[in-house]
Amino acid sequence: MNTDFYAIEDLLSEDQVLVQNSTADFIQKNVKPIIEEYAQKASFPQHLVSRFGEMGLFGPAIPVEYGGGGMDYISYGLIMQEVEKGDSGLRSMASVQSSLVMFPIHEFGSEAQKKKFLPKLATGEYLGCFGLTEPNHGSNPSGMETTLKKEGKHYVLNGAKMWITNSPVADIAVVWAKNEEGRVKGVIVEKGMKGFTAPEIHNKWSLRASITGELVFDNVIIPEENILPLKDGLGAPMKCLDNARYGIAWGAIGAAMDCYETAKDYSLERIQFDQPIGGFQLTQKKLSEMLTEITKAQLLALRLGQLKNAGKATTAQISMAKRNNVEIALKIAREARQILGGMGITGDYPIMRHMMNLESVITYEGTHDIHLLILGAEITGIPSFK
Ligand code: TGC
Ligand code: FAD
Repeated sequence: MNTDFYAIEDLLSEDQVLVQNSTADFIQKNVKPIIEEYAQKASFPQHLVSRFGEMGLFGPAIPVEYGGGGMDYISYGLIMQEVEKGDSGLRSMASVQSSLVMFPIHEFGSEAQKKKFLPKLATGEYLGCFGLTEPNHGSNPSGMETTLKKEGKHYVLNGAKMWITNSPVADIAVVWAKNEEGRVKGVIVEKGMKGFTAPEIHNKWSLRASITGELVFDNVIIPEENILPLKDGLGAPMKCLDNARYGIAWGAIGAAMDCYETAKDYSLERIQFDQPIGGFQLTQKKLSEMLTEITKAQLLALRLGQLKNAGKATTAQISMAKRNNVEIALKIAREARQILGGMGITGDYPIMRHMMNLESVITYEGTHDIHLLILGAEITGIPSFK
Protein backbone atom coordinates (compact mmCIF):
# COMPACT_ATOMS: atom_id res chain seq x y z
CA MET A 1 0.00 0.00 0.00
CA ASN A 2 1.60 3.28 -1.02
CA THR A 3 1.30 6.53 0.88
CA ASP A 4 -1.36 8.02 -1.43
CA PHE A 5 -4.13 6.00 0.25
CA TYR A 6 -6.92 8.52 -0.48
CA ALA A 7 -5.83 9.16 -4.11
CA ILE A 8 -4.77 12.73 -3.35
CA GLU A 9 -3.03 12.78 -6.73
CA ASP A 10 -6.48 12.86 -8.37
CA LEU A 11 -7.03 16.24 -6.70
CA LEU A 12 -3.84 17.72 -8.18
CA SER A 13 -3.43 19.43 -11.55
CA GLU A 14 -1.20 17.96 -14.24
CA ASP A 15 1.40 20.65 -13.53
CA GLN A 16 1.40 19.90 -9.81
CA VAL A 17 1.89 16.16 -10.45
CA LEU A 18 4.72 16.97 -12.86
CA VAL A 19 6.47 19.15 -10.28
CA GLN A 20 6.03 16.50 -7.59
CA ASN A 21 7.33 13.68 -9.78
CA SER A 22 10.32 15.60 -11.12
CA THR A 23 11.33 16.69 -7.60
CA ALA A 24 10.93 13.13 -6.30
CA ASP A 25 13.10 11.85 -9.15
CA PHE A 26 15.76 14.50 -8.48
CA ILE A 27 15.87 13.66 -4.76
CA GLN A 28 16.02 9.94 -5.47
CA LYS A 29 19.01 10.38 -7.79
CA ASN A 30 20.93 13.23 -6.17
CA VAL A 31 20.14 13.17 -2.45
CA LYS A 32 19.29 9.62 -1.40
CA PRO A 33 22.64 8.11 -2.43
CA ILE A 34 24.76 10.65 -0.51
CA ILE A 35 22.72 12.07 2.34
CA GLU A 36 23.50 9.48 5.00
CA GLU A 37 27.23 9.97 4.53
CA TYR A 38 26.94 13.77 4.81
CA ALA A 39 24.72 13.50 7.89
CA GLN A 40 27.07 11.02 9.56
CA LYS A 41 30.05 13.33 9.07
CA ALA A 42 27.95 16.43 9.95
CA SER A 43 28.74 18.08 6.64
CA PHE A 44 26.56 20.27 4.40
CA PRO A 45 26.44 19.02 0.79
CA GLN A 46 27.01 22.50 -0.63
CA HIS A 47 27.32 21.26 -4.21
CA LEU A 48 23.55 20.64 -4.12
CA VAL A 49 22.75 24.37 -3.85
CA SER A 50 23.31 25.04 -7.54
CA ARG A 51 21.64 21.73 -8.44
CA PHE A 52 18.53 22.80 -6.47
CA GLY A 53 18.64 26.08 -8.39
CA GLU A 54 18.84 24.33 -11.77
CA MET A 55 15.86 22.19 -10.77
CA GLY A 56 13.76 25.27 -9.92
CA LEU A 57 13.45 24.32 -6.26
CA PHE A 58 14.19 27.87 -5.01
CA GLY A 59 11.41 30.44 -5.04
CA PRO A 60 8.80 28.27 -6.79
CA ALA A 61 6.07 30.78 -5.86
CA ILE A 62 8.12 33.88 -6.80
CA PRO A 63 7.09 35.40 -10.18
CA VAL A 64 9.02 34.24 -13.25
CA GLU A 65 10.19 37.81 -14.05
CA TYR A 66 12.44 37.65 -10.95
CA GLY A 67 13.72 34.16 -11.73
CA GLY A 68 11.13 32.28 -9.64
CA GLY A 69 8.89 29.43 -10.77
CA GLY A 70 5.60 31.38 -10.87
CA MET A 71 3.89 28.35 -9.34
CA ASP A 72 1.02 28.04 -6.89
CA TYR A 73 1.40 27.16 -3.20
CA ILE A 74 0.32 23.53 -3.55
CA SER A 75 3.23 23.01 -5.96
CA TYR A 76 5.49 24.71 -3.43
CA GLY A 77 4.19 22.36 -0.71
CA LEU A 78 4.72 19.28 -2.88
CA ILE A 79 8.32 20.36 -3.53
CA MET A 80 8.91 20.69 0.23
CA GLN A 81 7.38 17.25 0.80
CA GLU A 82 9.55 15.54 -1.79
CA VAL A 83 12.73 17.32 -0.63
CA GLU A 84 12.07 16.31 2.99
CA LYS A 85 11.67 12.65 1.93
CA GLY A 86 15.38 13.08 1.29
CA ASP A 87 16.31 15.04 4.42
CA SER A 88 14.79 17.74 6.64
CA GLY A 89 18.12 19.60 6.60
CA LEU A 90 17.99 20.06 2.84
CA ARG A 91 14.35 21.09 3.08
CA SER A 92 15.49 23.63 5.69
CA MET A 93 18.10 25.00 3.30
CA ALA A 94 15.48 25.31 0.56
CA SER A 95 12.65 26.67 2.68
CA VAL A 96 14.90 29.36 4.18
CA GLN A 97 15.97 30.37 0.67
CA SER A 98 12.41 30.44 -0.73
CA SER A 99 10.24 31.58 2.18
CA LEU A 100 12.57 33.50 4.45
CA VAL A 101 14.94 35.18 1.99
CA MET A 102 13.33 35.43 -1.47
CA PHE A 103 9.83 36.02 -0.05
CA PRO A 104 10.71 39.09 2.11
CA ILE A 105 12.83 40.59 -0.66
CA HIS A 106 9.97 40.13 -3.10
CA GLU A 107 7.30 41.28 -0.64
CA PHE A 108 9.03 44.13 1.20
CA GLY A 109 11.98 44.98 -1.10
CA SER A 110 12.52 47.78 -3.61
CA GLU A 111 12.52 47.06 -7.35
CA ALA A 112 16.32 47.45 -7.35
CA GLN A 113 16.69 44.92 -4.49
CA LYS A 114 14.41 42.44 -6.27
CA LYS A 115 16.39 42.74 -9.52
CA LYS A 116 19.74 42.53 -7.76
CA PHE A 117 19.11 39.55 -5.50
CA LEU A 118 16.15 37.39 -6.59
CA PRO A 119 17.51 35.95 -9.87
CA LYS A 120 20.79 34.95 -8.19
CA LEU A 121 18.93 33.37 -5.27
CA ALA A 122 16.69 31.47 -7.71
CA THR A 123 19.62 29.87 -9.53
CA GLY A 124 21.52 29.10 -6.34
CA GLU A 125 24.37 31.43 -7.30
CA TYR A 126 23.53 33.09 -3.97
CA LEU A 127 22.45 31.26 -0.82
CA GLY A 128 20.62 33.29 1.82
CA CYS A 129 19.78 33.06 5.50
CA PHE A 130 17.22 34.66 7.84
CA GLY A 131 18.19 36.17 11.18
CA LEU A 132 15.36 36.60 13.68
CA THR A 133 16.27 34.46 16.72
CA GLU A 134 18.79 35.86 19.21
CA PRO A 135 20.65 34.25 22.10
CA ASN A 136 18.17 35.81 24.60
CA HIS A 137 15.05 35.86 22.40
CA GLY A 138 13.79 32.70 20.69
CA SER A 139 10.04 32.22 21.16
CA ASN A 140 9.70 35.92 21.95
CA PRO A 141 11.36 37.73 19.02
CA SER A 142 9.66 41.01 19.96
CA GLY A 143 12.29 41.36 22.73
CA MET A 144 15.13 41.44 20.18
CA GLU A 145 18.22 43.47 21.14
CA THR A 146 19.85 43.89 17.70
CA THR A 147 19.81 47.58 16.78
CA LEU A 148 19.83 49.58 13.56
CA LYS A 149 20.76 53.25 13.99
CA LYS A 150 20.81 55.94 11.34
CA GLU A 151 24.12 57.78 11.10
CA GLY A 152 24.27 60.35 8.32
CA LYS A 153 23.45 58.69 4.99
CA HIS A 154 23.82 55.11 6.20
CA TYR A 155 22.77 52.83 9.08
CA VAL A 156 24.82 50.99 11.72
CA LEU A 157 23.88 47.45 12.74
CA ASN A 158 24.88 45.95 16.11
CA GLY A 159 23.91 42.71 17.84
CA ALA A 160 23.85 38.96 17.32
CA LYS A 161 21.56 36.27 15.95
CA MET A 162 21.63 32.61 16.97
CA TRP A 163 20.65 29.28 15.37
CA ILE A 164 20.66 30.58 11.82
CA THR A 165 20.24 27.95 9.08
CA ASN A 166 22.74 28.39 6.19
CA SER A 167 24.48 31.34 7.88
CA PRO A 168 28.17 30.26 7.71
CA VAL A 169 27.98 29.79 3.93
CA ALA A 170 25.34 32.39 3.08
CA ASP A 171 26.02 35.20 0.61
CA ILE A 172 23.31 37.38 2.11
CA ALA A 173 21.35 37.51 5.36
CA VAL A 174 17.88 39.00 5.79
CA VAL A 175 18.20 40.35 9.33
CA TRP A 176 15.59 41.87 11.65
CA ALA A 177 16.66 44.69 13.97
CA LYS A 178 15.08 47.51 15.96
CA ASN A 179 15.50 51.16 14.95
CA GLU A 180 15.68 54.15 17.31
CA GLU A 181 11.86 54.11 17.68
CA GLY A 182 11.90 50.42 18.59
CA ARG A 183 10.26 49.42 15.27
CA VAL A 184 11.51 46.20 13.66
CA LYS A 185 13.21 46.78 10.28
CA GLY A 186 14.44 44.28 7.68
CA VAL A 187 18.03 44.62 6.47
CA ILE A 188 19.94 42.79 3.73
CA VAL A 189 23.43 42.14 5.08
CA GLU A 190 25.98 41.01 2.49
CA LYS A 191 28.91 38.68 3.05
CA GLY A 192 32.14 40.65 3.35
CA MET A 193 30.61 43.72 4.99
CA LYS A 194 33.08 45.00 7.58
CA GLY A 195 32.23 43.87 11.14
CA PHE A 196 29.96 41.01 9.97
CA THR A 197 30.82 37.39 10.86
CA ALA A 198 28.86 34.13 10.80
CA PRO A 199 30.54 31.46 12.94
CA GLU A 200 29.28 27.88 12.67
CA ILE A 201 27.45 26.13 15.53
CA HIS A 202 28.90 22.64 16.02
CA ASN A 203 27.90 19.50 17.95
CA LYS A 204 24.34 19.13 16.62
CA TRP A 205 22.74 15.69 16.85
CA SER A 206 19.97 16.91 14.56
CA LEU A 207 19.96 18.38 11.02
CA ARG A 208 23.56 17.28 10.68
CA ALA A 209 23.52 17.76 6.89
CA SER A 210 22.34 21.35 7.35
CA ILE A 211 24.78 24.09 8.29
CA THR A 212 23.75 26.31 11.23
CA GLY A 213 25.49 29.31 12.70
CA GLU A 214 25.36 32.68 14.38
CA LEU A 215 25.30 36.15 12.84
CA VAL A 216 27.43 38.73 14.64
CA PHE A 217 27.23 42.45 13.82
CA ASP A 218 29.89 44.76 15.19
CA ASN A 219 29.16 48.27 13.93
CA VAL A 220 28.32 47.01 10.44
CA ILE A 221 27.72 49.92 8.04
CA ILE A 222 24.53 49.29 6.08
CA PRO A 223 23.82 51.47 3.05
CA GLU A 224 20.29 52.84 2.72
CA GLU A 225 19.69 50.68 -0.37
CA ASN A 226 20.01 47.52 1.77
CA ILE A 227 17.06 48.38 4.02
CA LEU A 228 13.78 46.65 3.06
CA PRO A 229 11.60 49.72 2.53
CA LEU A 230 8.04 48.47 2.21
CA LYS A 231 7.16 47.16 5.70
CA ASP A 232 8.31 47.52 9.27
CA GLY A 233 7.16 46.08 12.60
CA LEU A 234 7.26 42.48 13.83
CA GLY A 235 4.48 41.69 11.36
CA ALA A 236 7.07 41.67 8.53
CA PRO A 237 9.12 38.69 9.78
CA MET A 238 5.93 37.02 11.06
CA LYS A 239 4.51 37.10 7.52
CA CYS A 240 7.66 35.31 6.31
CA LEU A 241 7.21 32.72 9.06
CA ASP A 242 3.65 32.04 7.88
CA ASN A 243 5.09 31.02 4.52
CA ALA A 244 7.90 28.89 5.89
CA ARG A 245 5.67 27.16 8.46
CA TYR A 246 3.24 26.35 5.64
CA GLY A 247 6.09 24.64 3.75
CA ILE A 248 7.11 22.70 6.86
CA ALA A 249 3.55 21.40 7.25
CA TRP A 250 4.02 19.72 3.86
CA GLY A 251 7.68 18.85 4.33
CA ALA A 252 7.20 16.87 7.53
CA ILE A 253 4.80 14.55 5.69
CA GLY A 254 7.68 13.66 3.37
CA ALA A 255 9.85 12.54 6.28
CA ALA A 256 6.89 10.55 7.68
CA MET A 257 6.27 8.89 4.30
CA ASP A 258 9.90 7.84 3.99
CA CYS A 259 9.84 6.30 7.50
CA TYR A 260 6.55 4.51 6.82
CA GLU A 261 7.70 3.08 3.46
CA THR A 262 10.98 1.90 4.99
CA ALA A 263 9.23 0.21 7.91
CA LYS A 264 6.57 -1.36 5.69
CA ASP A 265 9.16 -2.85 3.30
CA TYR A 266 11.29 -4.08 6.18
CA SER A 267 8.28 -5.69 7.90
CA LEU A 268 7.59 -7.77 4.80
CA GLU A 269 11.20 -8.99 4.51
CA ARG A 270 12.20 -9.60 8.12
CA ILE A 271 11.30 -13.08 9.30
CA GLN A 272 10.87 -13.90 13.00
CA PHE A 273 9.02 -16.90 14.44
CA ASP A 274 8.91 -18.26 10.86
CA GLN A 275 6.88 -15.42 9.40
CA PRO A 276 7.35 -11.82 8.23
CA ILE A 277 7.05 -9.47 11.20
CA GLY A 278 4.47 -7.58 9.08
CA GLY A 279 2.16 -10.54 9.73
CA PHE A 280 2.01 -9.84 13.46
CA GLN A 281 -1.00 -7.84 14.61
CA LEU A 282 1.12 -5.41 16.64
CA THR A 283 3.17 -4.49 13.55
CA GLN A 284 0.00 -4.10 11.51
CA LYS A 285 -1.41 -1.78 14.16
CA LYS A 286 1.71 0.39 13.91
CA LEU A 287 1.60 0.49 10.10
CA SER A 288 -2.16 1.14 9.99
CA GLU A 289 -1.91 4.02 12.43
CA MET A 290 1.05 5.50 10.53
CA LEU A 291 -0.83 5.43 7.22
CA THR A 292 -3.94 6.93 8.86
CA GLU A 293 -1.94 9.84 10.31
CA ILE A 294 -0.09 10.42 7.01
CA THR A 295 -3.41 10.52 5.14
CA LYS A 296 -4.94 12.98 7.64
CA ALA A 297 -1.82 15.17 7.39
CA GLN A 298 -1.97 15.13 3.58
CA LEU A 299 -5.59 16.26 3.61
CA LEU A 300 -4.80 19.01 6.12
CA ALA A 301 -1.91 20.25 3.98
CA LEU A 302 -3.87 20.11 0.74
CA ARG A 303 -6.82 22.09 2.15
CA LEU A 304 -4.39 24.59 3.67
CA GLY A 305 -2.76 24.88 0.24
CA GLN A 306 -6.13 25.67 -1.34
CA LEU A 307 -6.72 28.37 1.29
CA LYS A 308 -3.22 29.75 0.73
CA ASN A 309 -3.73 29.87 -3.03
CA ALA A 310 -6.92 31.84 -2.37
CA GLY A 311 -5.03 34.20 -0.03
CA LYS A 312 -7.17 33.05 2.90
CA ALA A 313 -4.86 30.85 5.03
CA THR A 314 -4.61 32.33 8.54
CA THR A 315 -1.64 32.17 10.92
CA ALA A 316 -3.63 29.92 13.28
CA GLN A 317 -4.58 27.52 10.47
CA ILE A 318 -0.91 27.32 9.49
CA SER A 319 0.07 26.72 13.14
CA MET A 320 -2.41 23.84 13.39
CA ALA A 321 -0.96 22.16 10.30
CA LYS A 322 2.72 22.74 11.19
CA ARG A 323 2.15 21.49 14.73
CA ASN A 324 0.09 18.44 13.80
CA ASN A 325 2.16 17.31 10.84
CA VAL A 326 5.53 17.61 12.57
CA GLU A 327 4.17 15.80 15.64
CA ILE A 328 2.79 12.89 13.63
CA ALA A 329 6.01 12.68 11.60
CA LEU A 330 8.06 12.41 14.78
CA LYS A 331 5.74 9.76 16.24
CA ILE A 332 5.85 7.82 12.96
CA ALA A 333 9.65 7.98 12.93
CA ARG A 334 9.73 6.54 16.47
CA GLU A 335 7.26 3.73 15.63
CA ALA A 336 9.08 2.95 12.37
CA ARG A 337 12.36 2.74 14.27
CA GLN A 338 10.83 0.10 16.52
CA ILE A 339 9.66 -1.99 13.57
CA LEU A 340 13.26 -2.17 12.37
CA GLY A 341 14.47 -3.39 15.75
CA GLY A 342 18.23 -2.99 16.13
CA MET A 343 18.65 -2.18 12.45
CA GLY A 344 16.58 0.94 13.05
CA ILE A 345 19.39 2.69 14.87
CA THR A 346 21.87 2.31 12.01
CA GLY A 347 22.59 4.59 9.08
CA ASP A 348 21.72 1.71 6.74
CA TYR A 349 18.15 3.03 6.94
CA PRO A 350 16.98 6.67 6.99
CA ILE A 351 14.70 6.45 10.02
CA MET A 352 16.99 7.50 12.87
CA ARG A 353 18.25 10.43 10.77
CA HIS A 354 14.68 11.58 10.11
CA MET A 355 13.83 11.17 13.80
CA MET A 356 16.76 13.26 14.95
CA ASN A 357 16.07 15.89 12.29
CA LEU A 358 12.44 16.18 13.34
CA GLU A 359 13.55 17.08 16.88
CA SER A 360 14.69 20.41 15.38
CA VAL A 361 11.69 20.77 13.11
CA ILE A 362 9.36 20.50 16.12
CA THR A 363 11.28 23.38 17.75
CA TYR A 364 12.13 25.82 14.98
CA GLU A 365 9.69 28.10 13.19
CA GLY A 366 7.79 28.31 16.48
CA THR A 367 7.97 25.49 19.03
CA HIS A 368 5.26 22.85 19.32
CA ASP A 369 3.87 24.64 22.39
CA ILE A 370 4.01 28.12 20.84
CA HIS A 371 1.81 26.85 17.97
CA LEU A 372 -0.60 25.40 20.53
CA LEU A 373 -0.73 28.82 22.21
CA ILE A 374 -1.30 30.59 18.87
CA LEU A 375 -4.30 28.30 18.40
CA GLY A 376 -5.40 28.88 21.99
CA ALA A 377 -5.28 32.64 21.43
CA GLU A 378 -7.34 32.27 18.24
CA ILE A 379 -9.97 30.15 20.00
CA THR A 380 -10.33 32.28 23.13
CA GLY A 381 -9.27 35.71 21.88
CA ILE A 382 -6.86 35.89 24.84
CA PRO A 383 -3.13 35.69 23.96
CA SER A 384 -1.42 33.79 26.79
CA PHE A 385 2.04 35.26 26.07
CA LYS A 386 1.15 38.84 27.05
P1 TGC B 1 1.94 39.99 18.42
O1 TGC B 1 1.68 41.08 19.41
O2 TGC B 1 0.93 38.92 18.23
O3 TGC B 1 2.27 40.65 16.99
C1 TGC B 1 3.29 41.64 16.87
C2 TGC B 1 3.16 42.28 15.50
O4 TGC B 1 3.22 41.30 14.47
C3 TGC B 1 1.99 41.27 13.73
N1 TGC B 1 1.77 39.86 13.39
C4 TGC B 1 1.63 39.41 12.15
N2 TGC B 1 1.61 40.03 10.96
C5 TGC B 1 1.48 39.28 9.84
N3 TGC B 1 1.40 37.94 9.88
C6 TGC B 1 1.44 37.28 11.07
N4 TGC B 1 1.39 35.95 11.09
C7 TGC B 1 1.56 38.01 12.26
N5 TGC B 1 1.64 37.69 13.58
C8 TGC B 1 1.78 38.84 14.25
C9 TGC B 1 0.98 41.90 14.64
O5 TGC B 1 -0.09 42.45 13.94
C10 TGC B 1 1.84 42.99 15.28
O6 TGC B 1 2.08 44.00 14.31
P2 TGC B 1 2.63 45.47 14.65
O7 TGC B 1 2.70 46.17 13.34
O8 TGC B 1 1.65 46.05 15.61
O9 TGC B 1 4.00 45.31 15.27
O10 TGC B 1 3.35 39.33 18.75
P3 TGC B 1 3.90 38.69 20.06
O11 TGC B 1 5.18 39.36 20.39
O12 TGC B 1 2.86 38.60 21.13
O13 TGC B 1 4.29 37.22 19.53
C11 TGC B 1 3.44 36.22 19.47
C12 TGC B 1 4.17 34.86 19.14
C13 TGC B 1 4.69 34.18 20.38
C14 TGC B 1 3.09 34.01 18.50
C15 TGC B 1 5.31 35.07 18.12
O14 TGC B 1 6.30 35.85 18.65
C16 TGC B 1 5.90 33.78 17.61
O15 TGC B 1 5.37 33.19 16.65
N6 TGC B 1 7.04 33.29 18.20
C17 TGC B 1 7.78 32.16 17.65
C18 TGC B 1 9.07 32.66 17.04
C19 TGC B 1 9.44 31.89 15.80
O16 TGC B 1 8.65 31.18 15.18
N7 TGC B 1 10.68 32.03 15.37
C20 TGC B 1 11.11 31.43 14.16
C21 TGC B 1 12.48 31.93 13.77
S1 TGC B 1 12.90 31.52 12.09
C22 TGC B 1 13.22 29.89 12.12
O17 TGC B 1 13.04 29.20 13.06
C23 TGC B 1 13.75 29.35 10.86
S2 TGC B 1 14.04 27.65 10.90
C24 TGC B 1 14.46 27.56 9.30
C25 TGC B 1 14.52 26.23 8.74
O18 TGC B 1 15.65 25.68 8.80
O19 TGC B 1 13.53 25.75 8.13
P1 FAD C 1 12.91 29.18 23.95
O1 FAD C 1 12.10 30.28 23.36
O2 FAD C 1 13.88 29.51 25.02
O3 FAD C 1 11.91 28.06 24.47
C1 FAD C 1 12.32 27.01 25.36
C2 FAD C 1 11.07 26.26 25.81
O4 FAD C 1 10.19 27.16 26.49
C3 FAD C 1 10.28 25.71 24.65
O5 FAD C 1 9.77 24.44 24.97
C4 FAD C 1 9.14 26.69 24.47
O6 FAD C 1 7.98 26.11 23.89
C5 FAD C 1 8.90 27.10 25.92
N1 FAD C 1 8.24 28.39 26.00
C6 FAD C 1 8.71 29.61 25.63
N2 FAD C 1 7.79 30.56 25.81
C7 FAD C 1 6.69 29.93 26.31
C8 FAD C 1 5.39 30.36 26.69
N3 FAD C 1 5.00 31.63 26.59
N4 FAD C 1 4.53 29.45 27.18
C9 FAD C 1 4.91 28.13 27.27
N5 FAD C 1 6.11 27.66 26.93
C10 FAD C 1 6.99 28.55 26.43
N6 FAD C 1 15.92 31.03 13.87
C11 FAD C 1 16.08 31.98 12.90
O7 FAD C 1 15.78 33.15 13.11
N7 FAD C 1 16.55 31.63 11.66
C12 FAD C 1 16.88 30.35 11.34
O8 FAD C 1 17.29 30.08 10.20
C13 FAD C 1 16.76 29.35 12.35
N8 FAD C 1 17.17 28.07 12.10
C14 FAD C 1 17.21 27.16 13.12
C15 FAD C 1 17.80 25.90 12.91
C16 FAD C 1 17.88 24.99 13.95
C17 FAD C 1 18.57 23.68 13.74
C18 FAD C 1 17.31 25.31 15.22
C19 FAD C 1 17.35 24.33 16.36
C20 FAD C 1 16.72 26.53 15.41
C21 FAD C 1 16.67 27.48 14.39
N9 FAD C 1 16.15 28.77 14.61
C22 FAD C 1 16.26 29.73 13.63
C23 FAD C 1 15.72 29.18 15.93
C24 FAD C 1 14.33 28.65 16.32
O9 FAD C 1 13.32 29.35 15.68
C25 FAD C 1 14.22 28.75 17.84
O10 FAD C 1 15.05 27.73 18.38
C26 FAD C 1 12.80 28.60 18.33
O11 FAD C 1 11.99 29.69 17.92
C27 FAD C 1 12.73 28.47 19.87
O12 FAD C 1 13.51 29.43 20.49
P2 FAD C 1 14.56 28.97 21.66
O13 FAD C 1 15.37 27.86 21.09
O14 FAD C 1 15.25 30.19 22.10
O15 FAD C 1 13.66 28.36 22.79
